[in-house]
Order: sequence, then structure tokens, then C-alpha cells
Amino acid sequence: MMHERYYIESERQEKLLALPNEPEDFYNGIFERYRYPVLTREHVPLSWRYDLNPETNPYFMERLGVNAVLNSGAIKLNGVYYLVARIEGNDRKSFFGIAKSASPVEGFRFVDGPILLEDTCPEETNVYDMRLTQHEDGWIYGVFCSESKNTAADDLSAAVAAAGIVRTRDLKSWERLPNLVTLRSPQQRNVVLHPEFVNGKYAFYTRPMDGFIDTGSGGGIGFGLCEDITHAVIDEEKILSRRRYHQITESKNGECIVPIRTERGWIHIAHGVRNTAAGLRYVIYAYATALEDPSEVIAEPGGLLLGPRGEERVGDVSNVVFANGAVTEDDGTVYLYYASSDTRMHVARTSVDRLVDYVFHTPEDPGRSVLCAAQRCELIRRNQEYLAKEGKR
Ligand code: M1P
Repeated sequence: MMHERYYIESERQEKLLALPNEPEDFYNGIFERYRYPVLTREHVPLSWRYDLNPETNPYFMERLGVNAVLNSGAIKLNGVYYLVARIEGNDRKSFFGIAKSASPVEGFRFVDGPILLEDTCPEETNVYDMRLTQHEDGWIYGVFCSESKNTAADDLSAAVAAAGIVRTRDLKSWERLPNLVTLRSPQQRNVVLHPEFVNGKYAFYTRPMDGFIDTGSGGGIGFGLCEDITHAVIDEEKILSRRRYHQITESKNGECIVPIRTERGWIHIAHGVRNTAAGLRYVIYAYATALEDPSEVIAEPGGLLLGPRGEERVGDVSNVVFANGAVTEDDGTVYLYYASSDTRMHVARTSVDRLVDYVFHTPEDPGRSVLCAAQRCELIRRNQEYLAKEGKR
């Protein structure tokens, strides 16, 4: 007979999965945040965590617990929304699991089982943060971080990050390709595949790094081309979105999602990191590149687009928002899936039109307090002028 606790936990989970979501009472005109997380560790099926047999698990204990569900790639296929989530076990290792729903904002349910990647890298210790690109070559690619111990360094925690690549046509069978090789950068994380060929080649957004945590001489988000995705090698990386002193990208940055094609250019969503007395703080920002040349930056609005707020600020790695998936609907609605504090997944809703307006009309960061204050004074002056014209104070 099933353990009685199984029924209690199943019912609790079904209630969670059936919870309707709604936009929060938060306004900035740019996006709506949704009230409830779309995925948490409580969404992970009981059979992925518990041994359901009372003979081998008389106390109905979690045998393989899950610590967090975070950084999910996203895609919409045949009317269904899929999140390829990073599921971090209690043992700190992550794996990928697919949750799907008929709605973009609620009802996500893990299906099948964890994705079992081909074990092609015996030195690989951890995998995480898959970006899904529906490429014009017909494949869906997943690019993720493949982490291994750095055996060359005399430091137990030294690691090497590389970009792993898989591809699929149905999100069921996955073909693993060799990891991306970047000839001029020793490490890579936050690599995203561009959805179209550029000059007949595959184009990647990269993040050159000297170390595993510190990007060192890596100047920001890079862009590189490669001939053959089945043996992807990038020689030169051009830096697009630069790290800058005393801006949100000072410590590091990284491409978040597959850029969104718009009439005005490619809209990019990225994360920027700065250091604080409380540790690294991660926020999400945006920029745009030219349609005909996605490596040419044409707009850089200043500051953050989305930062951690309220309960989002607290978790395993506090003060972090991080995105690696979004879905753009045919009507231009954009659902941005983001994790807070490396613990749970949320969704925010905006639109292509709003993102374009935001990216092209938000002033750039002028770089110094006195100039930022002047920028704000100018906004207030124009508002006073406008109010006077409208006969209002
Ligand atoms: O802990 C915050 C994030 O840290 C890393 O991002 P980055 O490479 O920019 O430092 C990633 O490991 C990411 O998974 C994590 O959410």
C-alpha cells in the first residue's frame, strides 16, 4: 500500500500546479511581473525525489531531494510552452528537466524524465542554463554551460566553464555535439546561438572569461562566427555589450536570451553584474543591434530593465535575477522567464513594441552622477513645460 503521506504531498502539489497566476500590482509601463513563480522545487514530480515504495522508504523520505529550479530555456512549439529548467539536486549537481503548459504563465508540469545527455565529456561535473534556439537550419539547439574541474590549478574549487551544445527536433531525443571551442578565450559561459545564419555562418553570442567566476580581461558580451556547428570553433570574438566602470555591468555581463528580431533591429536581453558589500548583484538589461549586422550595437539604454524585488531578493544566491529563456508570440507579446536568487522561476510579460520603445527611447547612462542628475533635471523641466501647456501644475 502507498504511504499515506504520498496522497497528502500529491494533493498539495496538484493544488500548486493548478494555482492561477495573475499580474502583480507593480507598474513601470515596461513589463508586468506575475504574482507566483512558474516553477519551484515543489513542482518537481514526487517520483523524481521520493522512493514511493514503503518497503524501501518506510518514512516516505525524499531520497534524491531538489534544492532549486532555476535558469530555464524557453520555447513555444505547436501552441505549447516549454521550459527546459535547470534542476539543482541537493547534491549541488544540476540537470535539465522539461516542464510544459498550455499557458505561458501558469500550470507548468514536468514531463517525461530528466534529460539524459550523452556522456561525451568524462571530465564534465555539472551542466546548467540551457538557451534554446530555433535555428533557421531546422534544428532546435540547446547551448548550456558544461563545467569541469580545473586540474591544472592547485585549488580544489578551480573550475573550467565551456559551452556545451545539443540539438533536437522534438525536445525528446537530443544529439550532443562537441563543445564550442573559442580559440582566444580560455573559458565561456552564457553562450547563446543566434537564430539566423550571418554571412552564411552560425553566429554565437559569447562571454569570454579568463577564470571561472571572474571574467578577467573578457571585456563583455562577445560575438563570433563559426562554419560548422557539428565542430564549432570560433576564432575572433568581437565585444558588443561592454563591461563599464560604475555601471550595472562592471563585474561582468552575459547574453540572456535569443535576441528578438524587430523592424528596428535585434533586441537583446542580457544580465549585468556588479559587486557590493553583500556580494555580486545580478540584474537584467537590454540593448539593440543592427538587423543586417547583429554585431553592431545601435542602442544602449542606461541602467537595469528588471532587478530583483521583494521576495525575489532572497534565495540560495541572494540579490540575483537571471534569464535564459523567453517566448515571443505572433501578436508581439513577449514572456520573459527569469529566476530569482538562483532558487525559483518567474515570468514577466511585455511586448515587442514596448521593448523597442524602451530600448530606443530610454536615455543612455551618461556615466557620472552630475550628468545623471542633469539628465533627470531635464526630464523634470520638460514635464513642467508640458504640464503648463496642459494647464496643470
Ligand atoms: O549565481 C548567479 C549566476 O551566476 C552565473 O552567471 P555568470 O556566469 O554571469 O556569473 C551562472 O552560474 C548562473 O547560473 C547563476 O544564476
